[in-house]
Parts: sequence; C-alpha cells; structure tokens
Amino acid sequence: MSEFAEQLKKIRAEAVSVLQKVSDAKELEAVRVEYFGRKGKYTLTMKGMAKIPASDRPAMGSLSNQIRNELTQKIETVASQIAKKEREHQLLSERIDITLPSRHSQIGKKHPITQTFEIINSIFHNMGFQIAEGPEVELEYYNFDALNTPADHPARDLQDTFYVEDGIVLRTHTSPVQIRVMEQEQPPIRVIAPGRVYRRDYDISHTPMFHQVEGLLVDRDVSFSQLKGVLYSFAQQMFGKKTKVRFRPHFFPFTEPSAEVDISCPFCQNGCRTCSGTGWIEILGAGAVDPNVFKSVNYNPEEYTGFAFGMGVDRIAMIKFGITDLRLMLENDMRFSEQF
Ligand code: 2U9
Repeated sequence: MSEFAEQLKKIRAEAVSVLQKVSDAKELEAVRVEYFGRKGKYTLTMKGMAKIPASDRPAMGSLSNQIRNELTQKIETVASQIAKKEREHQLLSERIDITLPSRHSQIGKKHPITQTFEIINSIFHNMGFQIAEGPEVELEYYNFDALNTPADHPARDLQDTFYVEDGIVLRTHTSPVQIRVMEQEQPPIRVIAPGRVYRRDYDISHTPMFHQVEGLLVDRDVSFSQLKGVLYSFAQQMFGKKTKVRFRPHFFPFTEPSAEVDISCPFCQNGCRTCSGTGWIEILGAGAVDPNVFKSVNYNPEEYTGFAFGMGVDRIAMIKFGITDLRLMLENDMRFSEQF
C-alpha cells in the first residue's frame, strides 16, 4: 500500500476515535477544522496527490473520496446527536411545573359608598325620579343665590365654603343641579341629584369632600304628605320593613316648612351608642320648596308647589353597613372594601 493511502487510513482511524469523544458543538467544530480546515490533516495530505503516479491516481482518488464522505457523514451524525441532546437539555431546564398554584390577583369590590349610591338611585328611580348631574365647580349664584340663601348667610362664609375665585365655589350641596334642571325644563319635575360636595369641615365626623343625594319634585298641588310618603317608602326599602320614621321641625333657607327626618335605630331597641341612647338616627333633611326658589327660576309659586330632600350618602352608608368610623371610608384599604 502506498504511503499516501496509509496516511489517509490513519487519518480516518484517528478521526473516528476522536469523534467518539466529542461532547458538544464547539468541540465538534474544532475536530472538523483539525481534519478538513485549510490546514487540516486531510486537506494537507491531499496535497500529496500531485506526486502520485498517474497510474495510481484513480484508485487513490476513489479512496480519498470515500474517506472524506465517510468522515463528513460521521461529523453530521455527531452534530445531530449533539443538537438533540442540547434540545433535550434545554427543554428540561425550561420545564414549568403546572401543578404550582397560580399567582393570586386581587379582585376589587365596589366601595360601600358606590353601593349606597346605587341602592338610593334605584329606589328613587323606581318611584319615577330621573337622575341629574351637574358641575362640582359651581357659580355662587346656583349654589346660594338661587336657593334663597342670603348674602350674609353663615354657609357662605369663607370658613365653610371653598371659594375657587370671586363668584365661583366648590358646590356645598347638589342643590344647584336641581336649579339648573328647573331652568331647562317645565314642571312636572322629578329628579334626584347624586354627587360629590365640598365643605371646609375636617374632624372625626366630617370630611372636606362628601357625597349627597338630593331630590326635587315639582308639580301642581304637591303636598307635604306626599313628601312624607316618598321618604317613608325610601326608609323602608333602605333600612327594612320594621323601620319607623319621624319628622322634626327644622329650618333650611330653600324649604319652608322644613324638617329633619329620623329613622328608628336599626341597631337597638331602646338606645345604644350609635343613636346616643335616643333610639333614633337622623338620616336626612327635607321640606316644601320655598316660593323664593321658584321665583329665581321663573316658576309661578301660585301655580306650582314642590318638595325637596337631601341626604349625606357617607352617613347613610355607615348606618346601612354598620361602619363606625368615617375615616375607614377614605383609606381605600382593600381589607375594608372586601367586607361589603
Ligand atoms: C332645590 C330646593 C330645595 C334640598 C334639601 C336638605 C333639606 C338637607 C342635608 C342633609 C345632610 C345636607 O348632606 S347634608 O349635610 N340636606 O337637610 N336638603 S332640603 O333642598 C332643595 C334642593 C334643591 C331647588
């Protein structure tokens, strides 16, 4: 056998044994270069072909081709084995344990004030009242003047009302909404005005922003007894069939006569902390619309009468859900709202 053939067979034997020990793609590439690179063992050996006598060349050409094909195929086989192994390794390392519990996502609940708004709105909606809304930054005219509240009334004081600028306030009640409704529409009027209101009050039982629902009904021959009927029905639906209602005389600039309305304490029979031992809890104010209010919207007070009422929603929510501390309502603590 010629030296050339000997050399090639040696290369083959060596390469086959080296390939058996290769364990990753980088090593494999190094082996490929070692034999078939520009200065690789096989490549260099093949340069000796020129010196082979012409008669031996066909045989040597065939042998070298066979060895090259054999080795190239072996390299490819090893390459695909390595790729398979690496893929398996990757799959194992990225394995997800689908039996693990999922991450807990907190689901919100409606705030008790929102829930209370919805209950109140629906009770009055079922009695035929429409829901009206208006601006929270309001003209002093709509907030006070049109509501028969004189220029020197204490409610207008800088100490009690947030003034945005001269003649513009943060509304202290939702009553201006009803004035705006009456400016736009003729009787019969049946509206409630839910919304945020602002007063310069901040202590254990007052916050500078709170929530109200007010109601207004205007028509011919509206009576105080109709007001009593509507509010009685509201109290029964809101606080239960056993609820008793009483009216105490009061004064508001926009209603005459006026009353404060109490319900029998839902927490006790004859006196507890919530009702200060009286058995009664104040829930709203109300009255017959003052004729001066009608005059400011060009309604004829001889032709029309009406009633109005107003309630603090935060207060109603506290009674409804038995919340004892107003501050809890404003902290946005999920542990609080989850309870309702
Ligand atoms: C118009 C005419 C009259 C609305 C009324 C009350 C009585 C009342 C308070 C309850 C607790 C405010 O949130 S509170 O502090 N409200 O007592 N509100 S009568 O009277 C109106 C409204 C609009 C055109």
